[in-house]
Amino acid sequence: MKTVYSPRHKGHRNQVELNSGAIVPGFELPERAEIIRRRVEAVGLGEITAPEEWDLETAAKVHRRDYLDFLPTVWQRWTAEGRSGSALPFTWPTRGLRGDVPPETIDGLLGFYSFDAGASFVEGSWDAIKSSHDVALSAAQLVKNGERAAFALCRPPGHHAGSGFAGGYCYINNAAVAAQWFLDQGAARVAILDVDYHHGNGTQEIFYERADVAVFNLHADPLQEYPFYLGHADERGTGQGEGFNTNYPMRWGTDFARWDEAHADACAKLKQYAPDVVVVSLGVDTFERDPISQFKLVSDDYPRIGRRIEALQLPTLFVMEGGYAVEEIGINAVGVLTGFEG
Ligand code: Q9C
Ligand code: ZN
Repeated sequence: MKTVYSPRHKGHRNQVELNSGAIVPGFELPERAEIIRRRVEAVGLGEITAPEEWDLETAAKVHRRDYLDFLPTVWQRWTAEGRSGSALPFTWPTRGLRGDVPPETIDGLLGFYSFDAGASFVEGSWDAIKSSHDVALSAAQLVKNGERAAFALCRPPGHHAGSGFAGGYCYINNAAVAAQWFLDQGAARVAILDVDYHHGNGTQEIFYERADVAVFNLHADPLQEYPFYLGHADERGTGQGEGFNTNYPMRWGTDFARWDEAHADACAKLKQYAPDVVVVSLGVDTFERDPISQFKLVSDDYPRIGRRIEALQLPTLFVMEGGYAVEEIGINAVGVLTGFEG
């Protein structure tokens, strides 16, 4: 299978992150994508190509236009205040505050357009965010043009980004943009299968009232784990979208046997939906040694995940999301893809 990758991701780095009460370097490191790319090469997965440039018209169908307009301006607004370091929010419009009036200043806007302090900006962030979006669409185009599967080596990831907000290392929801693009290209239905350890709250929010994209999400129980405030089993979609969102929250300590039961159920329901294409939000932070996660998958489990996805017998786009055990991220992410290839 072909991989789409851009070196432009390297300009983006979360320099600081609040973790257990301490300010530490962010876990979502540039090295992640480099290690995965080298593993793709080492196993001979297939050709690695650069993305084309895409406009943001598809993105504007899944994100608010004001949010997309804001993202490229952050660094300029930040430095115009005489600041350096990282652009980071410190206040958010939670319950009891106005979430409908965008402030004028950069500090107010950063909080208005995010749900946590996990999506900071440095000088190269926007270019990296845009390149990640372009990677997803270019890989989607490979699938549309007849490839059975393709790998979008996206960085930064996307599944926590909602229609109008960043968070959890995510800015543009790459998987959601790709799903929308498949629909615009004539697909009747698209399924998103999110196997990242964390609930894909952004993806769920974006498609929650829609029946043309069914979302299946396997993740740590939000009663225990980030993003905490979405991802429960009773969230089934609403309006036209009722029944087209399916969550599988699992407790800390979940191992592959238990995880694979949920995966089998999700794949059975996904197959019933009869989509034209599957977009896999591929996170490998379910790994037992992931530094911020509490599941117990081992490296040998990842090819089995790929096998089960292959058995769906559907055109498949893999979009890279999370995974922070830098030592094994290449082995585990590419393990899913070699498992798919059989
Ligand atoms: N500071 C993805 O996997 N919370 N995002 C970390 C420790 C944020 C994960 C808590 C986790 C976000 C794409
Ligand atoms: Zn994750």
